[in-house]
Amino acid sequence: MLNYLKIITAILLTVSIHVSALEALKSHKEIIVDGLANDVSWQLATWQPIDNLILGTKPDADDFSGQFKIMWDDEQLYLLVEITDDILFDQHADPRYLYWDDDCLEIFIDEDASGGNHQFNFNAFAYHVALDNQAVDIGEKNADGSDNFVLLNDHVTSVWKRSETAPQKMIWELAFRVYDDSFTMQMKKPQPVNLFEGKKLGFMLAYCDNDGSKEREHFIGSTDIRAINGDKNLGYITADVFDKLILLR
Ligand SMILES: [Ca+2]
Ligand SMILES: [Ca+2]
Ligand SMILES: [Ca+2]
Ligand SMILES: [Ca+2]
Repeated sequence: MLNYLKIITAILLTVSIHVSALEALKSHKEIIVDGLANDVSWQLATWQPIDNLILGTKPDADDFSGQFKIMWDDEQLYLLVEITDDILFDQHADPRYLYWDDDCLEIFIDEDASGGNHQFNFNAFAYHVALDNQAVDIGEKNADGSDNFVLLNDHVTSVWKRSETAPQKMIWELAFRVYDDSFTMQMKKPQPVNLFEGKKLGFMLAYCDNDGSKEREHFIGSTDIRAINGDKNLGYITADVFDKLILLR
């Protein structure tokens, strides 16, 4: 009996180690999305690292390094992302074309923390926010079966600025309206959900870094994704690999 208990305890410990949870405090003062980190609320939030290699080679700190803070209010999630990237690169002007091979910030949101496949549906969202602040995800497939890359700029407010002093950092500030899995591109007036204390979401953040190559050089995220057949680039397919985000007072 004691051995069974030991085994069960060991399993529970293993599970709790792999299911990490992020916490976000509520912002009780307005956060102005302007690429400036001087809002009073940001002082209350803790920096979270962006240091898990998902794809490509591991970058040096001046090639890419980053960290982020997250907060919320009744209407939006707020992100403050501090990025060091030696070369900002946006080779494709069309935000829907090969956007993952341009520098971009990728924000994964699963409104009800359901997990599961979201590649061609909106069970969860994988917003790719480009340097021109446009947000793209894969929508429902086109009638002919081809991929349908859709702009979701209504969901996101995004502003970034570079600091004027060395080492030069980008301060990227964003606000997200959160949509549930009933969202479709055909909806006339989709309504974001209200956020509240105790709500759990699926969440992950990553940066695609390219400094002039044909394809992205590094893809680095906030979450230690467990590889399947050696592949960690799973976030755009399944929300199972996201972290849990808990909204606190
Ligand atoms: Ca601000
Ligand atoms: Ca770089
Ligand atoms: Ca979901
Ligand atoms: Ca870059």
